[in-house]
Amino acid sequence: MSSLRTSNAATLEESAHSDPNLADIRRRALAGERLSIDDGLALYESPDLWGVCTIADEIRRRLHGRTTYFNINRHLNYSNVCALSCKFCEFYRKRGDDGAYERSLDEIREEARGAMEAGATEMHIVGGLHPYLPFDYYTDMMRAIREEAPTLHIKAFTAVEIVHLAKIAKVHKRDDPAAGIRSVLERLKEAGLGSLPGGGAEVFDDRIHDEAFKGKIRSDVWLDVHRVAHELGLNTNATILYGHIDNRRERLIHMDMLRGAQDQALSRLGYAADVAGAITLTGAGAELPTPAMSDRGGYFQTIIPLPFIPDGSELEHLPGPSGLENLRTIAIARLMLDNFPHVKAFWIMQTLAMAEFQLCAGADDLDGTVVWYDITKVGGASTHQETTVWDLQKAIRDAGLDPVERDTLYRRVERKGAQWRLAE
Ligand code: V47
Repeated sequence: MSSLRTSNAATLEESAHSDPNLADIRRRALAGERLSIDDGLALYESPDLWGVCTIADEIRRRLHGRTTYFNINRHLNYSNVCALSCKFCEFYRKRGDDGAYERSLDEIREEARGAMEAGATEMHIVGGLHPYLPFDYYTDMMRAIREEAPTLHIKAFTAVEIVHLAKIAKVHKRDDPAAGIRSVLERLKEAGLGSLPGGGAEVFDDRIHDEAFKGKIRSDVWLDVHRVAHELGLNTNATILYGHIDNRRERLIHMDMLRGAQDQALSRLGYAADVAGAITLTGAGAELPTPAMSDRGGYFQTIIPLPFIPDGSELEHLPGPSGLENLRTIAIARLMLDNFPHVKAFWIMQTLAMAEFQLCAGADDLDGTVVWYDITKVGGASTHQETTVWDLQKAIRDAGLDPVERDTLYRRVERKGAQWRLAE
């Protein structure tokens, strides 16, 4: 803590000096070298938290300067009915339970129209694994939003939902899951799906899977869904849900698996790998992937570290990660995920005040105006969890950074009130 209080005035070298390990990690990170899991552990165990954050900030500034993205979006949960009962989840209900809901297509149309009229650029849609809704409900949902709000980008369905939809659509094959995944993604894309969010990844580890979210797809299938999406030219995001029954090494292995998957995506885009097969974007002069490359494939845009929110879940007796652990984890995600262009602070789960810190520790993106959010509710919040553009911009400026509005694919947006267009 003492370095956190005093190091604002310190130079980077002085800051990194308080833990001799950091100077070497910093040198290698800045040279665009891939950090190992042991490096990640050294960052987690370093007594100099602010030194760790400062190195992450230096990498983030190399990639984005002072530019800090935010977006005007709406989250929509079409149903909380779920066949699974994950222990960390407060959101799911069983059919017939108090509070179980399914949104009708008319309600979704209305929500989409309202979002477009308010100037949103994105609709982020996820739900439970609903046992009875037919596959047409999902493609009709995409088409209804397309018709009602053609300017909204539809970012929808976690990898877990995609596999569930393959089963509902009766195209899932046990011996060839990728074929069913491809068929579903093609049909959803044709109906209007624009990209996949990063949810449902949790922690890529069989022990944690079996203890906390048994029944959900495992890491190999989650990664398959994102690979197939990339092959179809869809960009996707990734998450890690940490701070419950996981340990720090398991988080680092998760990050390592994600960057391996991104190596594959970037190599499809024509990026050259080093002798160990790694493609990093953090060295001097590396070019970030852009949506213009999507004829060659999609890629992971952003990592969103999600701190476990115990409230109301079966794991409510656990304390959840501390604010300092959240800060450290976002900084480490920036340093380990050397081939992810962006690191997102999701203020709903971090609080806006903590998210501001995170912008100084590796994050370059703040999601978003949100409006409705049912999956987690910190400290008794309701589903109406909205912030204003003014507040997002203020948080970014207060961190000494420059707010830039983006669309879902990280293209700059020019805006006059609710009217917007992509910058030239
Ligand atoms: O899939 C569930 C997680 C995810 C809890 O892609 C929990 O841009 C913390 O994925 N505590 C949904 N996390 C959120 C998500 C997301 C959010 C913002 C942006 C993007 C993006 C993706 O939240 C779920 C699950 O992994 N989750 N319960 C909990 N108690």
